[in-house]
Amino acid sequence: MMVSNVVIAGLEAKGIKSMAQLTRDKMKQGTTPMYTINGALGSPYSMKIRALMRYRRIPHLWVHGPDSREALTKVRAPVIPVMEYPDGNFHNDSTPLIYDLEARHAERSVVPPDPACAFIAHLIEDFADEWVTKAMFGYRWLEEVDQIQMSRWLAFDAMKGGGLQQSQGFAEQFRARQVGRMAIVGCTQENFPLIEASTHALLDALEAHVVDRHFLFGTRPSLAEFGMYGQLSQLGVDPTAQAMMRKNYPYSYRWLLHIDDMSGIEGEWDAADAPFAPIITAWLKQVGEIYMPFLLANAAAIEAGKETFSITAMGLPYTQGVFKYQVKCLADLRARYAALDSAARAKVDPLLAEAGCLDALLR
Ligand SMILES: N[C@@H](CCC(=O)N[C@@H](CS)C(=O)NCC(=O)O)C(=O)O
Repeated sequence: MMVSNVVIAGLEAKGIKSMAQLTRDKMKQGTTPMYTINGALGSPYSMKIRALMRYRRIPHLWVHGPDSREALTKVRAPVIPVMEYPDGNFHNDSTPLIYDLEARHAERSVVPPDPACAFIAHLIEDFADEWVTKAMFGYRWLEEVDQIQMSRWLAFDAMKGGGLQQSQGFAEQFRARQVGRMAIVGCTQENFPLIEASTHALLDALEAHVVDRHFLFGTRPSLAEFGMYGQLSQLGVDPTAQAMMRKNYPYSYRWLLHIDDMSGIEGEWDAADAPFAPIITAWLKQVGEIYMPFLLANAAAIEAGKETFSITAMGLPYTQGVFKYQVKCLADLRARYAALDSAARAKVDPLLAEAGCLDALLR
């Protein structure tokens, strides 16, 4: 049944639940306990969690855009995706969410059973969430062609009708807001050469890898693939980045569509003595060269009471305002490393040392 926005707004104004809400409530009354992902197609972290839920075969609803606005009021940091659990509680922040789901559902885990692989998978996921996201944001909002297309599509996604004129007004507002945040997240013209060089290095390694095998630690995905997929899923849509991927990384581009829905994958983890795939070395080299110096400089600047920090990586400059959240990321990485036993350390240390990641983890 078609129900116009005006009708829904009218019902909501009278305190009557919207059709979307009623439909959701009805589905939740079914026999299967249901999660609700409140997210958006243009949100890398939402795509990450949706792909994870599909792979894990955890029953869920996908609630997109304005229908999810209410969920944002139920969490401390108002960022999507927001997951409503079957018990009616709301949680967000994709990394803790992934681990919480691990604790609740044993089947089809995304954490490799080998602690050494589990650590590397976490490190790559964290790198994707915190660094590769700058590629996502930069490709989307730096150039006019991307700003225009993506603000219009994101407005279209959010409104799902309501007329082109209104949608374009919303698009313009959203574009101005996002472009105004470029400097805060380090996506400036001055920083973009490093972000771009790093993206190309990541994709070079992915392109070489995916033609041999789809996953990093076996024939099933880990949290690392989901983290990387989330960010790259957006590069596969936005005009400039999509053209770049199609032209130079056609198989990585195609890979994204596979990762989006792996509900039918039945794979195995690699044996504990299997060597790491070359892509792991290549990606960790990026972590050692860029992400670790980035985390250390951010933490040192915060400790010194400074507002910005700078690094040079791959011979290119990078400057950004400090971020408290990333101090937590560094502490978490160190805690996870410290918790490894001697066998796991013997396996990861040579790799981490060669990639330039080890020192930062030991401090
Ligand atoms: N660390 C969070 C990050 C989530 C995040 O930054 N979400 C973005 C959209 S992809 C957001 O909601 N931003 C808020 C805004 O744009 O106001 C996670 O892993 O879920």
